[in-house]
Amino acid sequence: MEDIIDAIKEIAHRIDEAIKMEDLGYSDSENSSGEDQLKLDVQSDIIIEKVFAKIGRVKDLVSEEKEGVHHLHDDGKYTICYDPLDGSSLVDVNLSVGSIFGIYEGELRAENMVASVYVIYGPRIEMIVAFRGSRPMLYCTRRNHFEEIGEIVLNEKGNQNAPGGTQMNWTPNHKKFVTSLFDEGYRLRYSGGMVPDLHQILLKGGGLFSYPATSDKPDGKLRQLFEVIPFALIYEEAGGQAIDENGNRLMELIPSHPHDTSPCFFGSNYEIEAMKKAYGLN
Ligand code: P6P
Repeated sequence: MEDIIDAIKEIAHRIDEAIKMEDLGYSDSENSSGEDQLKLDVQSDIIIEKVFAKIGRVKDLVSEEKEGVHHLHDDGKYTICYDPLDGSSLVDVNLSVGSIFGIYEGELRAENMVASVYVIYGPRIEMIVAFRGSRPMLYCTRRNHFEEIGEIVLNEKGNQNAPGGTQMNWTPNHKKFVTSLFDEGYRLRYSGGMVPDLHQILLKGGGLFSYPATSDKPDGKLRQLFEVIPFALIYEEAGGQAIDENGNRLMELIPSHPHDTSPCFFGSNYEIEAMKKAYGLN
């Protein structure tokens, strides 16, 4: 897997350079979810395809930015599902964004994801790598090189609350639950970028990120293969939990279509247990 992780480090440097140097305008195309594509979205996707084309063990690529499977190597072993530049619309207000990679072996379902990686493009480039059965590892760039910093472990209870979605579209029960956390003294930490919002909870000791089923997005907004399952592995291996609105582990998801979404709750144990109680799940 080192060849794939090294490739992601190369991708990270090249996308970071594109963010800093290239045009921030919109392209004249849409992605598979019907969202307008920034030129950066398209460029990031091209960078990722070109770099992984050099890695023989990568069989196929599936991108959030387009339909279908991009075949690379007949004797490849892994399929990499990725969101090339998640939260890209935040670049023009100079907020952090990220790239998310799920590395699958076999059918594209959570149980077949062997590793997940995300890169965050902020004041520095940072990266988290997670393999099944071991703690996620944090890497930071210093003088343009990635240095291993250490394992990430979530506290049993945190104080960060990242409530996603449009509040007027939440269910009354979800609004009551989110408010109850604020009434306990939780701090609102939400930028609208999944990668920095989940990264902050991981590094600041814990809390809850939620993107529930809403009246405008009854199946949630975040994509299972490219966003939800990769972060579910990271949160579970960091000692937390990652579930849907029915209390099912997101690491048990079986997407029926590559662009399927899911309501999702990622967090420390205390907050997830509080969510289960608020949702009548335990
Ligand atoms: P909302 C960015 O567009 C994104 O896909 C995720 O990065 C982020 O968590 C979510 O959407 C934010 O959605 O509806 O809260 O603005």
